[in-house]
Amino acid sequence: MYKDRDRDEEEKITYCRMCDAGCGLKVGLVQGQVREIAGLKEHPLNRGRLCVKGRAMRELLYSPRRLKRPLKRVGERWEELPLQEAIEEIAEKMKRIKERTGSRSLSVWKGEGVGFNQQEDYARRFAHAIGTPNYFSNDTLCAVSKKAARASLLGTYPLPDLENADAIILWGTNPFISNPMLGRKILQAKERGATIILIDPRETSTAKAAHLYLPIKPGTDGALALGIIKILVERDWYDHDFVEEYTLGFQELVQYVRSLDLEWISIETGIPKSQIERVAAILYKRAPKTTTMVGVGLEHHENGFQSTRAIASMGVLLGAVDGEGGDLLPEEPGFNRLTLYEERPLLEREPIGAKEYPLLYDFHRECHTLLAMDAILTHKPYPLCGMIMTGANPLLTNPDTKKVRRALSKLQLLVVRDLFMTETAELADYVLPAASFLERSEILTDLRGQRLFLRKKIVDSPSQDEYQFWHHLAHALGCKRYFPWKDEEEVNQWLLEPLGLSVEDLEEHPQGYPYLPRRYEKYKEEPFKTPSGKIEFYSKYLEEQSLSPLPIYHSPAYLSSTSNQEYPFTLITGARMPHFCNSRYHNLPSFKALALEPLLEMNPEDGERLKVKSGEEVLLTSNKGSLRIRVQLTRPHSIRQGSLQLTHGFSSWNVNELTSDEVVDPVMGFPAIKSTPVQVEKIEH
Ligand SMILES: Nc1nc2c(c(=O)[nH]1)N[C@H]1C(S)=C(S)[C@@H](COP(=O)(O)OP(=O)(O)OC[C@H]3O[C@@H](n4cnc5c(=O)[nH]c(N)nc54)[C@H](O)[C@@H]3O)O[C@H]1N2
Ligand SMILES: Nc1nc2c(c(=O)[nH]1)N[C@H]1C(S)=C(S)[C@@H](COP(=O)(O)OP(=O)(O)OC[C@H]3O[C@@H](n4cnc5c(=O)[nH]c(N)nc54)[C@H](O)[C@@H]3O)O[C@H]1N2
Ligand code: SF4
Ligand SMILES: [Mo]
Repeated sequence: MYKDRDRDEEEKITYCRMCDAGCGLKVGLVQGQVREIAGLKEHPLNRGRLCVKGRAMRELLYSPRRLKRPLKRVGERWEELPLQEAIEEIAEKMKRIKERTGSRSLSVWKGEGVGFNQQEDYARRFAHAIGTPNYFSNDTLCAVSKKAARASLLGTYPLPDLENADAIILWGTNPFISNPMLGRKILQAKERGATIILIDPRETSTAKAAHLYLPIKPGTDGALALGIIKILVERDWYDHDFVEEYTLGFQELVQYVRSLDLEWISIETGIPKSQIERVAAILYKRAPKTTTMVGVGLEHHENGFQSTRAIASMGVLLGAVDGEGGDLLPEEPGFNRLTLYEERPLLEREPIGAKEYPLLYDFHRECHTLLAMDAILTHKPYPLCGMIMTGANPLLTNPDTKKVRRALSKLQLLVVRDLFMTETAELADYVLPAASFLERSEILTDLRGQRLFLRKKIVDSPSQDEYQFWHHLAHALGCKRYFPWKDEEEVNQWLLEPLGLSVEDLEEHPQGYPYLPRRYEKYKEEPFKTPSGKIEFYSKYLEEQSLSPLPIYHSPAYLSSTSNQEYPFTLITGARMPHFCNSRYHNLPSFKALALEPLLEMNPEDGERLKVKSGEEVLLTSNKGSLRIRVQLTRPHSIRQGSLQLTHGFSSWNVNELTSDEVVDPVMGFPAIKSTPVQVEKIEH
């Protein structure tokens, strides 16, 4: 750290969290105020760069719209009140709910806005400390389905080795927007000769980097993956030794793919047979240095779990597991654990969703946000009456906004912690101001679990950070013993204890403390972390939960003709835009000045049939509601005919008014929000 005492200037190093990528940052401060922000050159991910969101973080930090004081709803008005009073009142109301309907009627909800790891674990710890198993989060819409699918096969979920792969498939992901620093790594891979394949119903900006682009029908990826597997097996293009030594259920998988017809797969997916064969041939030629990056484009469908399992099975056949250039299995550094699942599992108190989605609970200890809505509204399986929410805005981000509004409004107690007054906070009984990522400190790891970072507190905040808040409320509720640490610094130190490291060690390594060396092919020394210790093409665990043990493909409901009559179009929702992160940053002045509107992406031939031009308004209707929206006709092949796309997170054009929680993946309960059946009508002026 550099410091000029005379001018009171300082330079500090930390990590961005305008999105979850965690780019390295150099922050210049004058008299304790952030003046300059630059990317950290030494950081392995961003190498000195910042994206448009990262460059706007001063606007977030110093926004005049930030919440400053706790607010309490009094009738139709908000009243300010001192923090201590707010916490005492909240604690009192929680105690009353507990007396009436039991502690499991209370719950905690952590959103994407506040982050993961430590921030998530505080919330989980608090829930169990006060005696409720009901921890909810954005993870019932994000990443956990794809992680669990791959972990059900391999024991842990793999990450793509972009630096060393000779072929990279980008499947249902658009990293050029959603993680631009990884987008650069993909371009670099291309420059060194790797073949890039993109599979997406939309020709996204990532397509520029792709050698081969497959415009798949939404929700049919499982069929495509099984088609590739069929070719690999039937042409004998798979790694016999690897399959024999390390896998279970290969014969069952072969028997299943033999029963599928490539012509049918081609019709189902909309991808010509020759293209499917071409992908298989590229993979065979490049194996085992082939890897796949999967995104939310797969998860937001009713068959997302099994599609991802089929895709991961394809990688296993190629022998691309945990070797250089393949699908790498991450490690765990072995921190002290903040969560209380071992000390206080609370299973007898029936975590909401654990019965319906056992894998979701077993794998991630995640209760289901969609079922939370039902529990609030119907009191089944028991009443859910109180909720403390932090860093989430489900009124814009969960499906079926009307239902979310009805449910959250029915709670006896809703407390929302946020930086700003949000659509969800408007429904709360108490709104508490939160500290931003620059005003708190936490320990981070890279995705592979090998490098450790210290995200430092850069400026002081008048608002509580997450730890202070949970600590304060736990003390007010008499659960002091679960939050013994004075502040985050003490927590950080405690987390690191088993590793024999101190926060200072991390501070000295801004590019990440190299805690674990990169190890390839760990399976040669230790079993896979599946129940059998082998890779499970056929999962007995899934079978025991009455789920399909093989990656069986089910055609998505929207493809069947009955629903097509009324709602003939398929709406993909939530493609990422560069300036925002879900519902975040729409209120930052420089982004507001751009007056960005979400536009309904439409194929020009559909536009011609409907007689709409770019810029004209249409009425978009689903079985949940209607939305007026401006159309953007794409280039001829940039979106499939019959498919539309509208991004999420805008309050004036909230696409989740149209999405539904009725069609869900049977394994993980993820809703099919990327294949919402809709009707489009031109609005005549
Ligand atoms: N700028 C920005 N960055 C973000 C975010 C943001 O809002 N803005 N959000 C962050 C979050 S929370 C997440 S989870 C990540 C998500 O990051 P990604 O997973 O990369 O998400 P998207 O960029 O929306 O890309 C998903 C792609 O899947 C495609 N798709 C839709 N349906 C299907 C399908 O059936 N099959 C296939 N093959 N593709 C399909 C969509 O057209 C879209 O291009 O991004 C993170 N980064
Ligand atoms: N239709 C449709 N809906 C989707 C998606 C989609 O693709 N399509 N994507 C889904 C996905 S993948 C995700 S992850 C969810 C995300 O949805 P949410 O979990 O709701 O997260 P965000 O909208 O990113 O941010 C929520 C809030 O966090 C606040 N916040 C920011 N920083 C902090 C902080 O440091 N502390 C606190 N306490 N609050 C903070 C922000 O002001 C914001 O109001 O949306 C999902 N919704
Ligand atoms: S990609 Fe952008 S927003 Fe995300 S961490 Fe990096 S600079 Fe920040
Ligand atoms: Mo997400």
